[in-house]
Amino acid sequence: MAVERTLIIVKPEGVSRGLVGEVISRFERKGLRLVALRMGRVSEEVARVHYGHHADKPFFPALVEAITAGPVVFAVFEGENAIRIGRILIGATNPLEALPGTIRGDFALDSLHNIVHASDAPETAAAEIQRFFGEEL
Ligand code: 3AN
Repeated sequence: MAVERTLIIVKPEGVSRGLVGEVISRFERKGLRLVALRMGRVSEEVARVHYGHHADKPFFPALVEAITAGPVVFAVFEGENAIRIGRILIGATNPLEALPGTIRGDFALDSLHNIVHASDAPETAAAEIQRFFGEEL
């Protein structure tokens, strides 16, 4: 069993809808340990890197606009299989497929505004923690 760290972002619509506590709480209640937390913004430059794997998609400009639209909350959680557990807690990318009981299943209606980001693999988790917390962790 691997102890992992995963990077969570409560996206601008999650912050503006007052869902920061709800999102953080679900990760805590699952048993993952909060190891870093801060409020901030994602710049356009960083958004283009963070979502670089979607650079050729038609929704890319809207995706960059959505994540840069307002303040966000960055968090790092640690625990056994934290990355896969985090993906289960947030639910599927497409809200039509996100099950009730998941964050997206309970709170999101469209893919572009799906409340929360969570790292999807060990390599991306390491890169994202470095990107948003740098020397702090
Ligand atoms: P996830 O956030 O579940 O890891 P990714 O990394 O494939 O999904 O996509 C990053 C973000 O891009 C998603 N959170 C979502 O906001 C947006 N996105 C992905 N696919 C679509 C789509 N088909 N239409 C609109 N937005 C999308």
